[in-house]
This record gives sequence, C-alpha cells and structure tokens, in this order.
Amino acid sequence: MAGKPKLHYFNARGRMESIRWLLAAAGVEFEEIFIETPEDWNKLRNDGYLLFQQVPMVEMDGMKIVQTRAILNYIAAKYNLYGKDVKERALIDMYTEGMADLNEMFIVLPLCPPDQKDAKIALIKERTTDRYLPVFEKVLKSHGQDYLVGNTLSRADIHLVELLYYVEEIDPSLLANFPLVKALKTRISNLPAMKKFLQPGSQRKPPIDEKSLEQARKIFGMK
Ligand SMILES: N[C@@H](CCC(=O)N[C@@H](CS)C(=O)NCC(=O)O)C(=O)O
Repeated sequence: MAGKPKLHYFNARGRMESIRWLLAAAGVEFEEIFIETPEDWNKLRNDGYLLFQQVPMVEMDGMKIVQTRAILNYIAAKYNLYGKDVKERALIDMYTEGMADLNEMFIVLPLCPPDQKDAKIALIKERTTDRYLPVFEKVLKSHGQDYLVGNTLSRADIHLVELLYYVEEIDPSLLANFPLVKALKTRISNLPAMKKFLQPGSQRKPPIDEKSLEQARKIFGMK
C-alpha cells in the first residue's frame, strides 16, 4: 500500500499551503518534511530530488512531483475534485487561475519591503472586491447551486475558501457585499474534512512571522 504523501517545504504557508488544503479536503493524511537549515536545503537539492531545484515537492505514488500547479492538478484529478468532463475542467481551470493570481499577491506580501506594504495591501483589497469576488458571486448566482462547478465539490471551491480566509485576515469587511461567496465559505468550512483542518493543531499554517521569514531568507541566502 502506498504510504502517506510527503510534503517537502518550509514550516510556513508559501506555495505549499494550497496543497495542504487540497489534500485535507480530499481526506488524505500527509507527512511534512520541513526545510529548516541551509544544510537541509542543500541536501534536498544535492540528492537530485528537485527537478528545477525548487520546492514545493511532494513525494506521492512513487513520484517526486514539483511545480505547485502540477502537484495540485494531480491531487485534484486523483481525488475527483477536477470536474466530470473537459468542459467542467475548463471552468475549474479558469476560476482556479484567477484565484492563483490573487493568491500570488498574498504569497509575496511578506517579502515586500515595509515601505511598500500598505500599497500592496490596498491593491489586494481592490483586486479582491473589484475583480475577483464579483466573478465568483456572479457564477454562484447564475446557477443557484451549492458549489462553483457542476453542483459538486471541486478544487475551485477549496482554493476559493482558502483565499477567503486570507482576505478576512486583512479585512473581514471585504466579504460584506458577496453573500453567496460568504455562504460558500460557511458550507465548505463545515464539511467534516475541512472542519478538522480548520481546527487549531491541524497542519494548516498561520501567517508567516518574522522568525520564519528570517529562516527562509537564510536558507536561500537572500538578503
Ligand atoms: N513555479 C514554481 C516556483 C517555485 C518556487 O519559486 N519555489 C521557491 C520557494 S517558494 C524556491 O524553491 N526557490 C528557490 C529557487 O528558486 O532557487 C512552483 O510553482 O512550484
């Protein structure tokens, strides 16, 4: 029997967090191997396990999968979170790519110089309320169903709800004008697998703190 997937990354959200969310939604237990020192990082690279010398890397089903999107695509396809046909998949891909663009703004925010942080947060807020959430509110309104695509849970729902938690961390009022999106968040958060993941003590990661940021900088030799 295949063992649990092994996730190689830092003990932080970064690019691995969506993978943690998706596995949790699929009810898949996973192990985490944290890169904590430059030595850990060099060993992982020197062992030849990282196709592009980058993480995230997930060991799963006899493969060492890299590239965040490739990992997410594999998990979504394997656990039936990727639509029932190519048309549903196209919708899921469109929604997911939009979400990935917004998520990227959150991922790079901690690396932003302090004097630019307020402007970046303002841009995230504007994009959230003016570009992304109106789309998902409209989609939900257009079909009146409980999930974004095909009236069934897909990765699009999971990625959106993950993002909504980040949006609320910067300003909970940003969801105020999106009642259907808010209801989706509640619905997904109440699914048993998600409920478990949202409990304190799960493998979900908090916002990165200065100490972890410093550690990541050291590992990569960043200034
Ligand atoms: N396109 C890649 C980007 C991965 C990436 O930039 N990973 C960073 C850590 S979050 C990394 O490994 N940086 C080291 C390097 O690029 O040398 C993905 O989505 O997986």
